[in-house]
Amino acid sequence: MFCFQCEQTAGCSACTGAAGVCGKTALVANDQDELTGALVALGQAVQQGHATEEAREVVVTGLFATVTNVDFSDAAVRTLIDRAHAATRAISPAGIADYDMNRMWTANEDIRSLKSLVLFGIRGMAAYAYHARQLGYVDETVDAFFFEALAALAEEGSLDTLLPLVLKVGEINLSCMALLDRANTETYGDPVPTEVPFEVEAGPFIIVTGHDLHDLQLLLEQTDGTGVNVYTHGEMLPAHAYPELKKHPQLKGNFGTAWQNQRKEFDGVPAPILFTTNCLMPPKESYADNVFTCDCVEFDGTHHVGAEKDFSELIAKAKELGGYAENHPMTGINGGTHATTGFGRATVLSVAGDVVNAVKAGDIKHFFLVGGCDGARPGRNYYTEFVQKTPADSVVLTLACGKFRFNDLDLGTVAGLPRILDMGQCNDAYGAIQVAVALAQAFDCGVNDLPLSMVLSWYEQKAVCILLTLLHLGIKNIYLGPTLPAFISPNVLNVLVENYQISPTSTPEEDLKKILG
Ligand code: FSO
Ligand code: SF4
Repeated sequence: MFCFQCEQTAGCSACTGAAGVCGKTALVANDQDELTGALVALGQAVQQGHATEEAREVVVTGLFATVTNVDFSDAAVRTLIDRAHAATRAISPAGIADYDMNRMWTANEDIRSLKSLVLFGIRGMAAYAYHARQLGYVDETVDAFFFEALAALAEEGSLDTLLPLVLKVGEINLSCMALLDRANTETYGDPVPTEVPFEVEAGPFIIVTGHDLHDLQLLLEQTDGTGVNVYTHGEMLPAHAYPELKKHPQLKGNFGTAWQNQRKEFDGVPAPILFTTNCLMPPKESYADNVFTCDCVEFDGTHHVGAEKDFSELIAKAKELGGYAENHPMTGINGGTHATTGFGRATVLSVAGDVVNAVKAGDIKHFFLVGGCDGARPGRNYYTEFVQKTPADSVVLTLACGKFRFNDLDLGTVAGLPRILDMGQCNDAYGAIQVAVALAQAFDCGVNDLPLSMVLSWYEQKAVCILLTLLHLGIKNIYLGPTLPAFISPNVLNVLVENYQISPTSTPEEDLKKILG
């Protein structure tokens, strides 16, 4: 196997042994390469013909399935390979040979680096397209680009052809995040600030994790009146802020922290856990029977809920396990008993006038966007310390699961606003971009001229497509950590540093000094 798509890749270079650091076996890693090669062929077929509905569904699902921590099942990936082949034959009856991914992995390191940015970027973007699709929202330009980008991977490519394609991933991902934003807010309403307790009430409950709000909606509808409570975990936390989801009284609070702590946090819990998207770690035997997956997430030996989304077995499991006998107090990483979420773009923009006045009056001096993924590397406490050390006259916007490092801290308020504003999931980077653009308009300047700094943490491929969107928008001086991606070659890094002044994170003190100095 060869895989270097995520931040925890072995030795910061590549996973090549019998299994990756994430637990993906060589068998499944090779299946995923075969699947990608089949999707490249499908992309080529579409370039010569036209995309069928099945081709679009397969490309989105197949790319999503190869994101880190999603699909660990040989059988499930093989089914997707068969579907990709059938979709190709339906467009091009003579068939098109699968692309051999080893050609890409062994190419010149700069070509490999740029093609990796394209491939990993569209994998991340496919996750967002998938969630939007679940709610009935599709964008033909986004779908067409999956095929275009995949087909381009089979071309030899040069810096001149691949660099613009890398930025185009960022451009199309902006449309894709806009689509998902529209899907979420038109379906569930605009998020409203909501305090989410960490205590688990006595009685049966279900933990639901991942990013798919539609799955949560179905689960809430099916648990209505059953006496089974529902707790979010990880990236599902922001769901508490959506009016159409929070109206269900059994949606009680949030359980635990970010994805990398699950093997500790789920051990011995008297409740089943539903995984709707990525960030599944191979479960310990002690709780494997409590794990339910759906959509693209699969792990052999755990329960998989089929496309009809009948959660009755999951609900029965919750009743059987029974939950805690008494209320079970829990805390965040820093000992806090709750977090506040729901500062989506609509809420933040509704107070934009006050914010602009506070900046003009000198009450708010700086904005930080501290967002992105969490992960296991010890260096990630950088983000906790960074937020703790931001000055009292600054605002910290945050999103995605990296916020569990600091979302239970009480940093007080500035100009009547909480100093930490949780804008939502990683895809709500779209909302953060809208806020930045609105501020730039209010101050009649460019986004790069605002007193706004972005300090990002990455782990997997959704962070890659978001980073590319920020680059496409011309945003400079991004701080990126905890380490730089292994798939960025020295020459490609030079391009990023020269054109966008990207810096690797150093220490919170030093970076704050550079930013504020
Ligand atoms: Fe986190 Fe996982 Fe949302 Fe990622 S849950 S690490 S960038 O999948 O997608 O933030
Ligand atoms: Fe290794 Fe990450 Fe690939 Fe898993 S996804 S095999 S940890 S590089």
